[in-house]
Amino acid sequence: MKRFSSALAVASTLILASSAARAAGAKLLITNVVVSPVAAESIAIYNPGNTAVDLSDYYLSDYNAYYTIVTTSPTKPPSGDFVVQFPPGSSIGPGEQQWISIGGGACFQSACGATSGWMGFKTLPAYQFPNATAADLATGVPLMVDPLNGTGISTSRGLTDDGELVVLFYWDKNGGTNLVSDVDYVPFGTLSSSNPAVDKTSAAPALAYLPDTAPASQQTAPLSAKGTNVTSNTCRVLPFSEGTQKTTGGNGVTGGDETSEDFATTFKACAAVTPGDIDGDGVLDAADMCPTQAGTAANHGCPAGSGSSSSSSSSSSSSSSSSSSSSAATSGATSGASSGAAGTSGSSSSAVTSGAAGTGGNGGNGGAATGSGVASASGAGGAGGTQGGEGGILGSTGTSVIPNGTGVGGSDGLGEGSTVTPDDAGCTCEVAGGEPRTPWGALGLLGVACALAATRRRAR
Ligand SMILES: [Ca+2]
Ligand SMILES: [Ca+2]
Ligand SMILES: [Ca+2]
Repeated sequence: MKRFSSALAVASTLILASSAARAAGAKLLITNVVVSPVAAESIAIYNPGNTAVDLSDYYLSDYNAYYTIVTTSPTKPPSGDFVVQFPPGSSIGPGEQQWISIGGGACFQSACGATSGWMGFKTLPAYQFPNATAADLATGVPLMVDPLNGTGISTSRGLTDDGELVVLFYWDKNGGTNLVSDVDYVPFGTLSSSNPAVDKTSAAPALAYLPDTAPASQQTAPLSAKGTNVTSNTCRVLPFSEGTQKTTGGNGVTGGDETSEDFATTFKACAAVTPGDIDGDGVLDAADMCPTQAGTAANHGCPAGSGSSSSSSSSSSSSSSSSSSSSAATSGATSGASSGAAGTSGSSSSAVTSGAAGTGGNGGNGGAATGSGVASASGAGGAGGTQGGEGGILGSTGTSVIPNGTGVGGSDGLGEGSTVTPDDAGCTCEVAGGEPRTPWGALGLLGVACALAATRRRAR
């Protein structure tokens, strides 16, 4: 009995140790920054992981000495700047994007009642800064918290139109940690002596931080021009990536150096941002099965088969030249739309077969493994059409579910997973080369994005 309880103690120690390790913060991305007009000022964050992240210990700042928050006498942000904390218990789901409004939720949604120019984003943010003008706030939108007893949020706080920085950081205050971890960081526009880059290289506590990239060597994200009816923004390029950011030797939550990112490449000067629709394809995130790939409503927000060569799928240009994609869709439609026949359904005594090739249309779907007792049934989508077919539908072996089949790429190089859940953590959106069996496969971010869509779909 004694041995049993000591074994329990060891087990619980291990559990505690592993949960403490997890408490070090998760990787999130800053994906959008809006600097103008004042009513539109906002920041978007994105969770690229596959689990929800508790934001209670996460902070946002546009102040380069944000890290002094861990000291007994933190440096007060100067006029125009802020250090804010996410509300207790707030969280961001896997694959979710959330917007933080600096000007207040009512301004974010409807431009504070402006009657000309930019008219608001027509949707509410996830959070809003507290604001002395009550009319600027939206009812029901959680307020960001001032972590510095009334001095963290300057009344004139805001993002400098010419450029400054935004940093998302993690600090395990109640865990006694005396260092911050950079979760993500983006300097944008033109920095200046009054809005300098982050550099914790010589920051107190002495020698505790690893060197940040020298400010003179840091890149900046490009901002779009200001205009009467438009917002000025920078947007992380799709598919989301941190480019050549150093993955070791830095002060980031994952050990990387957030100040080393090639921001001039990983961000672009976007003319518009669309809160609630990450990829701006007109299909809102909640209904978009490919929320980080611009697609079509007819294809549930996923890219339609382009009919073009699939040989250079790795470039994944996100420049969304709508004219070329629409012309490609036209040629696909006019070249024939006969889909291949579906494969044969499997049973306990017969194997499933692949779908037949379509003649200019979609490939046939893989056969459904409907019989209980069919092991590893994996109907492959037919190849040869403008789109690959869907993977076969799941089978079952008594109590255990067999994963869906994998969609095999059609002549366009794209394959599609089965639409039936539970699936294999792939997705129903089309993926170059066919749907990955696992979300963390060689397809990288594209596969991850699709897997997240599948996760969200299952959660509904
Ligand atoms: Ca500022
Ligand atoms: Ca980064
Ligand atoms: Ca989409």
